[in-house]
Amino acid sequence: MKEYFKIGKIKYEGPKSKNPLAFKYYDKNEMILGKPMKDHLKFAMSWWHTLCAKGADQFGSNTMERSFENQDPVKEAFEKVDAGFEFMQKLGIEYFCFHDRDMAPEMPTLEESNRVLDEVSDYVLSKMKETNIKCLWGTANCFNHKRYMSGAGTSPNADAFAYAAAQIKHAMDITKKLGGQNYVFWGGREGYDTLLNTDMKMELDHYATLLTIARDYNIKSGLNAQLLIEPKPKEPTKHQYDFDVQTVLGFLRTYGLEKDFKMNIEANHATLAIHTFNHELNVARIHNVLGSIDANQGDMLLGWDTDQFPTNIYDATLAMYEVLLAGGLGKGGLNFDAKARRQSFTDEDLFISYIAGMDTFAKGLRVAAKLLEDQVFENFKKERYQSFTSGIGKKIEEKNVTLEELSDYALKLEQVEGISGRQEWLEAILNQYICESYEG
Ligand code: XLS
Ligand code: NI
Ligand code: NI
Repeated sequence: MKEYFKIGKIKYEGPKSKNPLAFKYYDKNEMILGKPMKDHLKFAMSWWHTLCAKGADQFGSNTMERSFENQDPVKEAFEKVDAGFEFMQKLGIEYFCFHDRDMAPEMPTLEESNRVLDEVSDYVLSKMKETNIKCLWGTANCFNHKRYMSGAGTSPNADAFAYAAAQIKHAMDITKKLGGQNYVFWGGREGYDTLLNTDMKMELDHYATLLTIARDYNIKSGLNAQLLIEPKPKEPTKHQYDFDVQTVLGFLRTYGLEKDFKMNIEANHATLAIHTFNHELNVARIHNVLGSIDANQGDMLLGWDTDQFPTNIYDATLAMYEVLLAGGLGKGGLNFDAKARRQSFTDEDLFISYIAGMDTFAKGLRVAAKLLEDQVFENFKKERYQSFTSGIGKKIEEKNVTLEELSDYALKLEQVEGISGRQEWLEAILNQYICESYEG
């Protein structure tokens, strides 16, 4: 069997290691809060960024040459399967995520596209059996082709809507074949660039129709995956309908779909919406819709979806803190929806990118677990909201008050005491936990 990457299996060497091709914090079987690290994190390889992205950006062409390239796109699709599985095995990654069109190329007709995807995914299935690697989620790419220039479910052209439905049906069938536990809907071009040409009400109704029939097919077909919507506020359209978690929740409730969908939360999409990553995770957690994560990070100075590999320990810690509070990711996982930088064009860079991302989240998990174990923030929060545990606060908490009663109560107050938020102190403690210097 051809070896695509001249790099060996990546091992855990600990935080003092200087080997760029070793894990410093990710020790997959180490137990954290009673569970091996790998089960907390459930890392997944993104087919598209890892096997298809070759460094092109809006201003320049490819910079990366891969040994699995082939003049014939169908042959290349098969080579990518071999390369992808070799890559995951070498990194000890147990899951992958795919779009229909990155697993197999778009062919001149839909029928041919379906057939080629059937063949390539059969081969993927055989590799899964051989390696025990699993499918975290599948999705359909209903945004790349020019037929989707005005969206898929929200296109003004009914034929584009139908074509997207066909693609989603088939991608769901493939996800079922591969035993995928989740199926993702990222809005793609579901949004608008100008209201001068847009009937927003009609577009939202149509989008809900597409999601409703997909939900029905999820049951009918026996896929029974956890369905996930991936919020994103902008890009490629100026205004994407799935702006953020809260907006999607409102949309789902409007159309009676709130019980059928959870969220796939992407770090870089959170920051595009001017939210922190942990804000989005928190909103999802408190509404019980935290499904899965697209782990990456943006560049705050560029302000577009740069999909960088996550290296920010601070953000990863706060993200894993939310995941732990949620009781874990369940069927979801941590998919690296991230690509190596254009100038990081070597195979070694690709490995190092994943190692850095996995180590960042592993370190984040370690710190978050310790913070939770010591109940640092939880105790502080309890204390901060203490006024709601007795007296008038308890009555408010129990929704057992009227405006008149509160007015009578307030009239008797001499003054309302402030409660220090102690933000700087909490942030300083967080720093100490990250540096492992806190002794509680
Ligand atoms: C694009 C999205 C995409 C989804 C899957 O911004 O992040 O990669 O995760 O279609
Ligand atoms: Ni994503
Ligand atoms: Ni993205």
